[in-house]
Amino acid sequence: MDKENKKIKRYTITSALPYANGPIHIGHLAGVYIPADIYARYLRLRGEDVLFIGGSDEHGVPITIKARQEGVSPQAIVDRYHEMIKASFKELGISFDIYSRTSLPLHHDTASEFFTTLFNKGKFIEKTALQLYDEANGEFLADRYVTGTCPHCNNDKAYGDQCEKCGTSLNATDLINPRSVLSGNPPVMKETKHWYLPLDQYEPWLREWILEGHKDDWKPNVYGQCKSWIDQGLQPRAVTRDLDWGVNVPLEEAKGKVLYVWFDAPIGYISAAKDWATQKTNEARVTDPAHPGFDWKPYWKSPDTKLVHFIGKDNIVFHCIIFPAMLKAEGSYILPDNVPANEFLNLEGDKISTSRNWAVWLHEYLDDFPGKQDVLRYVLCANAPETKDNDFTWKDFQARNNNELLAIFGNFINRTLVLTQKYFNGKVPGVNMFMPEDQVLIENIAAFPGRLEYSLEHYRFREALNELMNLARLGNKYLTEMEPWKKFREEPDRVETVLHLCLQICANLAILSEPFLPFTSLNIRQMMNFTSGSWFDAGKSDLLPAGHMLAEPRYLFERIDDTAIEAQVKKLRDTKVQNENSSEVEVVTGKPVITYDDFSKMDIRTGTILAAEKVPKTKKLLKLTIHTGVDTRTIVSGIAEFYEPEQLIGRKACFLINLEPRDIKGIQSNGMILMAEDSSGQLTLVSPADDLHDGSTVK
Ligand code: B3M
Ligand code: ZN
Repeated sequence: MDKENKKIKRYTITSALPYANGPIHIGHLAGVYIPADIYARYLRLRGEDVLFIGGSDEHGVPITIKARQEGVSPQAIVDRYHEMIKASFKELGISFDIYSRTSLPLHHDTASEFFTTLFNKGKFIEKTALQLYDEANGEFLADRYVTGTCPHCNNDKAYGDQCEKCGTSLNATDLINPRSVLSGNPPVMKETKHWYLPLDQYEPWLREWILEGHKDDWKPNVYGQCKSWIDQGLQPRAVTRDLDWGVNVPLEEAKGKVLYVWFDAPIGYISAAKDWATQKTNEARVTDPAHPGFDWKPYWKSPDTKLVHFIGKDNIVFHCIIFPAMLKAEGSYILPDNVPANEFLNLEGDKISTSRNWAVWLHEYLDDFPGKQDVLRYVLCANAPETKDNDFTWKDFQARNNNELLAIFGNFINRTLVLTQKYFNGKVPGVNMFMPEDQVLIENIAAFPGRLEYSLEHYRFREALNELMNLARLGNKYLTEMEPWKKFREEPDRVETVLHLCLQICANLAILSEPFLPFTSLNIRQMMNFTSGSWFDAGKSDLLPAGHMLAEPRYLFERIDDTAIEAQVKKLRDTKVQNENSSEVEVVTGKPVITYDDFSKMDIRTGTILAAEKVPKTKKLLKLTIHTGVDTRTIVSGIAEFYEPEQLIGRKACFLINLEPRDIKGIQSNGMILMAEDSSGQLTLVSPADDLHDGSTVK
């Protein structure tokens, strides 16, 4: 084990920081968070000192684009998704020691300082170059603000930073026929100054460190990508951008510029460690004011720390080449020991896509399948895209639950516990009649932990999970062959031994399943009153002494029936239909293009608010009585945060009057009041002139 060779004292495990512009989906989980969590849990069970880092990546163009689409501030977007992502990870049992975020001042300071250090050491080159500029909007077009044709594969929807079709990483100026995402116009060229990290200078070092140093221990997919990058020749990379959302470049002459998101985001791993230390120290000092505090530095600076980055394959270059070059340039940090990147998980044969809503969203899964966290963890690990892209299908999800978790794992434990209740009133029987096959079984059991550990330490999580299932298979086979239900009358002694050993397997399953299926592991332990038994006890066949009382058995897993699966498949089918019907016009400022007919279906009128009152027990709702010129009616509107009822009475406004009636908190609402929402989310009445007659049409 590497521990002996390298004297590793602690582990820093990072998982890619998801962009806070959308929820988490199964692709993220299978690629990054499930393997990272299994690894972190495994090491903790071994008593290792582990810092498992996660957090939201809150900068970058995808976030500002989303904010523009919704007409809200980028901060509003990241606040929304950060909380949502954090909560859903927690519910799935992803055991981060810290889930931080890059909009924290702590991170801005850390990233800024990092830049300054490199700047003062003369590690950057400055270049004034022509860049794409949108004249209509008066903005430079970085990264995803520009689309065009990929020079490598002709995909006409390539972005300014990457072509998602062929995977090539691009510069905005590489695109053929570039178009601004903001205005749809072809951009012009304009001069601007930026700071570059001269990656070309790191090439000899990268060759030695990766191509020679990690030939045998990095995964072939990771090593191969690195090799091809290095062999193609590395170019200086700009680390600054002309954008207004991000970490400000800490230089007088760089006003209005921010750090490139891929410069600041990996530094986010370091900031997260600082965030962790601060929070832990504050917590400890509540009860012990003299507590010395927690230090983040060993996790990032001690050579006896093993740093491992869990990421998806699209992040390889950033974690294996660019970030290490930054760390090397800075000089005081350790480098990653391994970067076990996964390939992609597809969904029902199609690439997962946030923009096309082609995904299984974690928060929706948790709502639709309450209490079934481990089923998702199991399926995504069993089917993880470790060596090649893989496909998630709902049929496979169902089959793995019903035929594996339930029929093999759950069934073995359930049969064992139920039989023990039935024959021995829930008391662990002793060993009385010991046969050669029992000895074989005991030796078999003893071999499992070593195999599982070997797989886990080589980042082969599917293989490790399969070993766990093999232990349950071994138990099932033994139980079926021994047939205690047939022998209990004639040979109760024999049955005692058989169930004694089956119970030992159950206890082993409780221990060994914990990294993969933490909720199930806890359930088994509870059903067996099994509180002792550490990871190092796994493999033993004397975990539960004769006479130990078990608790009531319960089912660990439930059958998932066709209706539940069909509902999920239908949800996806509906998404497909929606995608096919939506015209694909990608202008950031708006929603899909509609026809005049679509617009003319709306009956919008001017009217007067006659009465307004708060809807009891709600914070946001007002009940409005409206004179529409056609009739007098009730509309319930969510504007109580912006207007007191008395401010509204007598005001003129515009109303959509043919909206289908809706029941809101027991009140029927007949229409909608039109409001303008600014970028901060503030709503203002859209008021027509006071002398306009009620009932005038707005068109
Ligand atoms: N947010 C990209 C991604 O989600 C990015 C990862 C940052 S890790 C420092 O693919
Ligand atoms: Zn391409």
